[in-house]
Amino acid sequence: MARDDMPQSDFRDAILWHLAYTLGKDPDHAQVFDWRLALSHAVRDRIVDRWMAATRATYRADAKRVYYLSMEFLIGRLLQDNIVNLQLADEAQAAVESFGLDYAGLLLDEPDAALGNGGLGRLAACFMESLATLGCPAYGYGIRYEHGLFRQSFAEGRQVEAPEDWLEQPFVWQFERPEARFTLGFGGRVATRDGRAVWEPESFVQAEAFDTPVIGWRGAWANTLRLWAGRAVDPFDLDRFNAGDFAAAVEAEALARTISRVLYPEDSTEKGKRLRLTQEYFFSAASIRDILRRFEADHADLRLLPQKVAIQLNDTHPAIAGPELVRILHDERGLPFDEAVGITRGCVNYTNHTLLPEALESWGEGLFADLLPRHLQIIDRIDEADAKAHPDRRNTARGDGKVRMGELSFILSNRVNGVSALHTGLMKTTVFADQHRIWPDRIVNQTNGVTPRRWLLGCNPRLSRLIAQTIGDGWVGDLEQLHALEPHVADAGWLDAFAAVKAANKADLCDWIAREHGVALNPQALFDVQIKRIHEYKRQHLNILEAIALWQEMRENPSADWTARVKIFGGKAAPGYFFAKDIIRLINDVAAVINADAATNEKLQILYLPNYNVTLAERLIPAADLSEQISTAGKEASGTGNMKFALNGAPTIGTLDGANVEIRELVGAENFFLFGLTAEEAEARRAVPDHAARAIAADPRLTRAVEAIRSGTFSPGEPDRYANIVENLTRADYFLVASDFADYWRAQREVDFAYANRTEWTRMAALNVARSGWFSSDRTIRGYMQDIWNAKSLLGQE
Ligand code: Z57
Repeated sequence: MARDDMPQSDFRDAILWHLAYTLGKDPDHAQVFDWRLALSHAVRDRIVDRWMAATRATYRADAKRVYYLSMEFLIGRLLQDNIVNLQLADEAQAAVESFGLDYAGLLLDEPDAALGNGGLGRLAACFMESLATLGCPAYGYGIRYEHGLFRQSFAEGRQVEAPEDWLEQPFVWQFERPEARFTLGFGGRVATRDGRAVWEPESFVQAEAFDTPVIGWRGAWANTLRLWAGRAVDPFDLDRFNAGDFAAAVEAEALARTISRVLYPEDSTEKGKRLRLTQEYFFSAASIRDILRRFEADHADLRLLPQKVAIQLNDTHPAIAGPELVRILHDERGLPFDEAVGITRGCVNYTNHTLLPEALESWGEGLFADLLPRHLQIIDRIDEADAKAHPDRRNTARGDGKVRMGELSFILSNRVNGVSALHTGLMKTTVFADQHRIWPDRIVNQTNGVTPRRWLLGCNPRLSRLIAQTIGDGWVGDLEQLHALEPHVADAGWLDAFAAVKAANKADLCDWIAREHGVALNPQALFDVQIKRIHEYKRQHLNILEAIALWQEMRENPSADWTARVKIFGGKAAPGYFFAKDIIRLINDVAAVINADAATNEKLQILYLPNYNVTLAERLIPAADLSEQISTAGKEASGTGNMKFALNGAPTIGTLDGANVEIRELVGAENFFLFGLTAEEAEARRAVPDHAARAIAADPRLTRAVEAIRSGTFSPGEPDRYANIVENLTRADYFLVASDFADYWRAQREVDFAYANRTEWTRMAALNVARSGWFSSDRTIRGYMQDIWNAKSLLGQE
């Protein structure tokens, strides 16, 4: 039932109603901001009834619930996504335009909620949407960061970070739950009473819940994203205030709020700070309490927990949820220790997202004992029992004065999954080889996916329309239906229509770039796009080296028939990752020199767009011709941007890394530009003395490109600006940029050649679309439901 005090019949009326009664605005004075909020409220109303119905159905069925614990949810903007999933787009657009407003502008007025860094956080957001689409009863648990990922700008080519402020505006999609609060302890000591361990924390903080409904495709089901915010147990000290110490009166509150103040901007790099561990325990412990509260409301026997609860740890960040559950079951509920461990292991599963040693979390035991003394005892006890049962165990959670979170997550999990076939295989032979030998059934693969609602239907309306005209609209909820496009690639008329979609998307992007950044791009050029976090293993420096070499060759041979290219970069560097920041500056410096060269700038342009985020990805991906997925083989666990590009008709130039391998298998080797060493070859190459110097010496193009950087071509007057990069490339080169350069160059020239035959290229692009249906996150979530959670869909029971 809809709210009956409000006219629901007409969407227009609903917007006007909210403008007046929710926002208190006179339509005559309302700004875009007010209209956007009013529209959001009108959309939200259509979600709420379905949301409650889904929650009631879950209670009624006493269904198993899935809990997705993630430090990051990179949700981006929600208004359009919600409108699309409720199939309200036409109605909403008509209503908005009837008020004389620009619909697209209204959607873009919403701040981009960047509660995550990159792939891991965006995966969590796609998963939430697919869980709702599939009617799997599920909750996402995370942190309601007051400041999401920093805003990036450039000053003289260098990255400048500014705080991000998404909560400065009302966040319409959330419901505050003051009744759902938990008090969490930190520090203190462990006492023994009646032979039982009792944790006596030293300080306490409250976690308060904020719920955002997540609606699935066609609005059939809705789940909850519950984000925790820190607050003080006693937010205001009246005695201190009355004594005139106003700052001290609110000190406890300021401290508690610090916990959920800001997202750590590190991504796959070191972040071993006390506040980070505090954040991890804060949201994990609050979530565990919430899970137990919900279970115990309807069940008396805690041994049934694994039948009713599946907990997924998104990387090791929430790993402390395991020991916390053991602690509550054993210390507080009185179950025998081994039983508490068994129940915990029956509920918990862990997704590993990286094999990079610098990204595998570990904590010094001093810090850990200081913050979580009882958890350390519990971890030691589990580890010791494990060592006894398996005397040949080598990798344990404890040892060397550290707590290793990967090992901890593994031993407390029922299933451990990798995120692509290659990555899962490497888990078994490298970091988790020891564990895999002992528990050979624990590691499973679930290759990542992306939601087609946001990453095709929402972001690429032109392509979506063409697809719908060709094969109907069943693909949105069943992406493998895209295969039905395949026969049409033989139809010249259809291919023209496909090419026209890409051209129009590119024209839109050009308009936007001209408006926002004052740069005129050549829309006929091949749009070559690399957008992702800046990291050595992702090798943006390989891409820019190729650009330098190409520019040099174009200058040398100006009359050759060069394929015109626009190279677009986007991505943020962790503020403390200096090498990555050097790469950003280098790209900007190279762009400045090359773009200013009248001899080449019709054929080669380089653009680094600042502040890459979900919104920018939604603009760029539909307009891309070529997807750069050029990580050193063995280092990118999966990638998900790679899937979005393929799905939007941009073939990949890439290595055999992560899910690239599966993309290539599915779209066909002839529709994928492969280059580079395999993971195995890469490992072997590192052992070759002077591999970098040799590769450079053997390739005159690479020699000349490196020399240009070294001699200051891109940093006039300051030739040593990039000494660090040059030194790394010529000596260590752990990521094998030099070793892969020649083959990358070759593959890029194949791209040039293929793009010159536009019909063939369009066919290749269209086949990428037709064959990417498997990469829907619906497929991934079905896999988790079957192989990991044993969870059932409740669709149709709401
Ligand atoms: C992150 O975004 C990923 C892994 C991490 O360990 C951290 Br921390 C952050 C990424 C991987 O690098 C991608 O390859 C992968 O596609 C993504 O997680 C989702 O699995």
